[in-house]
Amino acid sequence: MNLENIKRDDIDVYNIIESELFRQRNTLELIASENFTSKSVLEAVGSVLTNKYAEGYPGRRYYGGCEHVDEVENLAKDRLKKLFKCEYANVQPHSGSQANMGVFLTFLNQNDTVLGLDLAHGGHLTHGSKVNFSGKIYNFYSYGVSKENHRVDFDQVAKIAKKIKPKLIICGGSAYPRFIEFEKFKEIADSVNAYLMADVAHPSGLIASGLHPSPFPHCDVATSTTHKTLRGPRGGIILLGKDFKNKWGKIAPKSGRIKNVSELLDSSVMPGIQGGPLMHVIAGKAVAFKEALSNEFKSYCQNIVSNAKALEQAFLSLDYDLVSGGTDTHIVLIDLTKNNISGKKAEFELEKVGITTNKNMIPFDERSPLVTSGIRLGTPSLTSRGMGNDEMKIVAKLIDEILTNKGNEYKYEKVKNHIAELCNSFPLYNK
Ligand code: DSN
Repeated sequence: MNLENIKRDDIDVYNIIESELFRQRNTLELIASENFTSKSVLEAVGSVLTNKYAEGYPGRRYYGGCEHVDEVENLAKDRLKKLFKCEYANVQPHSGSQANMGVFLTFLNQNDTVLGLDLAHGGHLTHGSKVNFSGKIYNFYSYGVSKENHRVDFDQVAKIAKKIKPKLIICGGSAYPRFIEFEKFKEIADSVNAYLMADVAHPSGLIASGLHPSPFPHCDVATSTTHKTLRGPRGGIILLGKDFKNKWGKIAPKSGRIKNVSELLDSSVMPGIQGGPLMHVIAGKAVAFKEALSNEFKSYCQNIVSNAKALEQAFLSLDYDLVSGGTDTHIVLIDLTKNNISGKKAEFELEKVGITTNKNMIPFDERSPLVTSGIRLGTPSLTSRGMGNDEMKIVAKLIDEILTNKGNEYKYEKVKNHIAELCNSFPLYNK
């Protein structure tokens, strides 16, 4: 990493960046929503494009001097449309939450009724949590997963939808280890004349690689982040499989000029919720989308899923309970109820030896969101380092060593040594 200027001019920030690089290199990163971008993406995000104001969209900006940022935004959009075989893409949302906000502003009015997956069952903060703008501005209801198999309970979804008549149904979430069944959601959405939105922030890389079903043609609109399985810079995107006009007359265009949902989405993002787009991040997105269009990325995503399966099998053979019994994706959610340790404590103990995870609610959790009974693991980051199925078996064993020997310094030291060996064998950002 070339940080010579910051080293000279601001040693405090330089030291913090170096410490973070050291942490990333020397720990096992298992947070399912994180990844390691390529150096090319890092360079784009660290480029002079950060200097440019470009409120508006390519060809219609509120500032001069936008010819080059126009090019990069168009490139990002074209690559993204190719990646998801879709007709419309917006690459400006600063984050996944803002992508969702842009969709809500397009499809909903204040107090409209929406149906989304319960946060404790794998949903997301922006799918109606009372402490989030979504739960404060809109009238959200939740569906959940079934007690038996932890898969979305479609009888329940249909029953609630019939009763509350939502204007929008959201499928997808942040801790759902199984495929999102878009087709089944579509049937229910159609039966109550609701719009259908997919939040594919987690599996978007797998979707782009054909390893997870696509939200299109079933969903009216999809949102994602760009930094999880998609391995780009931090940010959000909005996609339409096919653009459409004011379906069922329920969306009131804000101006007579606006004819299609794509135009409404553009205006919801800017000027609706954001000002100037982060052009350096959009350049990073363009680079990541090019990478994601390659055959190497497809192999990478196959390895992500195969590594998650290897983790699943290793934990099952160590007699752990997994939410839904396993995974179809990059996420393995461990239910620690029978292991006499909370998610919070597990996260804390694992971090002591350099294994980074996050505590997570499990369906029907009896502990609070700050304590939880689960930990969520994901394989994108370790797969980016080149680790494979054999390493996943070792990682599961190391996690088990800690969880079954809490506070045993001798065991912790042994695990730390093992992690150091693993990290040295799979170096990060060394070339
Ligand atoms: N923080 C993200 C995740 O961990 O899934 C969701 O916003």
